Amino acid sequence: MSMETTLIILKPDAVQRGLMGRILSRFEDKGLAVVGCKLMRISKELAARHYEAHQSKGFYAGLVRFMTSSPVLVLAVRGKGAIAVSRKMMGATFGSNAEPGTIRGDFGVSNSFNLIHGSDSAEAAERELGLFFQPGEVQEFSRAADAWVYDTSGGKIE
Ligand code: 3AN
Repeated sequence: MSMETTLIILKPDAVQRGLMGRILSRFEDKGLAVVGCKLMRISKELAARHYEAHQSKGFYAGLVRFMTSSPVLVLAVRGKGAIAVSRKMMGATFGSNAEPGTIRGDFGVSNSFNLIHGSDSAEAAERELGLFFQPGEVQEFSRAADAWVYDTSGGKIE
């Protein structure tokens, strides 16, 4: 596992239900770094590009309607293995069967209003970060806390 940056979207239901802070805190509590952050309204065109892999699915129209219905909080989150770690923290796609302790498991029961999106691979993360952030909007900086989040005494990030 290497240092990775992943795209996280707190969906309209998370924003409307006032859960942004609590969900964002989970990523910070874990030791991951928030390196990009933007409250925005997703356009139909952007939703179509983001969800192009799902265009033939029965739930696609409803998904685009939902994602464009109200603002979302878009995050770039960085850390060792950040893509898989974030997916684990999110839990299963449907709130109804997401494990307690995960974001979807703790905060929702719906199968379509499922609070959060996270990139599912390195390729997806690169593509999605490029869709939602302009060059320069994802910050490069060293975080003082990283000296205690990671063990670098052996010359590697552990
Ligand atoms: P995940 O977000 O867990 O990676 P995907 O990639 O399978 O899930 O699906 C993308 C999004 O499409 C999900 N976040 C969810 O909002 C929506 N979705 C997937 N399957 C369904 C479904 N059967 N009914 C409604 N929405 C769905």
